[in-house]
Amino acid sequence: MHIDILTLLPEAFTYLNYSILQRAQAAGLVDIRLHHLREYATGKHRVTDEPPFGGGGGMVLKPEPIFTAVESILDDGVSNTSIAHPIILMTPQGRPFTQTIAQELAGYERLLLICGRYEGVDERVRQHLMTDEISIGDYVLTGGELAAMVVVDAVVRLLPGALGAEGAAETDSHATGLLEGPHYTKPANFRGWDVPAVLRSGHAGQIARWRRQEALRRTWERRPDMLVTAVLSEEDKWFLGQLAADGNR
Ligand code: 6GU
Repeated sequence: MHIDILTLLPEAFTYLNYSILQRAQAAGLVDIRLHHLREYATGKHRVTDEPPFGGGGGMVLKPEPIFTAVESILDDGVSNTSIAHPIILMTPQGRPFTQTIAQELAGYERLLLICGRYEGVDERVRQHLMTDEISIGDYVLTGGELAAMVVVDAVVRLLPGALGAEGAAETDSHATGLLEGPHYTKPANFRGWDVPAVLRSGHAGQIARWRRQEALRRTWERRPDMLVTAVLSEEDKWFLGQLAADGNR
């Protein structure tokens, strides 16, 4: 996969050089390239933003540098120009990012993320250049950089081979439509607190059943909204019925 990021703050992206994201790049699973928007601005001062027409304060990113940058980046010979690659504006007005959107984006061969700053971007950029707009939640950040890193992290870890333990992404919280239940590791007794006996029983069937039930319990306690869309077996529904009957939320 190839990911281009257009930003006024490429220095902020050092996070991508660590851990799983670093390994995925070293292994050739993903090629992430940062592009400085200022380099596509013209004139002595390479101006990228201006006050809005009509007044109102704040600054707005100008259309010309963004159009020039996107056209130049997509024409770099790295990929087929006749394919419509997603061109995604990071903005609090975008569609709310979810695990489902991460899975959707992980299916593309190339993504281009544009990080907004200031009050936003000239509307003609949204209307005539972007194919998508994504927000990472209902709060306002200073710029789209942190949001772009969130999206890149969530997408890259889904690429086949990105995670060490095979299948780990499939059992993640959210991937299954449920939150994950509790995890334990050594020691079996820590300060008098025991690991649940079933996890040490060696009985694979009972362990799988316990994990499923704890995932259901945690989702029921913390995110009951997710149970509306989760895929549930008859046994799952029976277990949730028991929880509701016990009334211990
Ligand atoms: Cl993508 N950008 C900004 N500036 N703020 C945000 C956001 C994005 N998502 C949530 N808040």
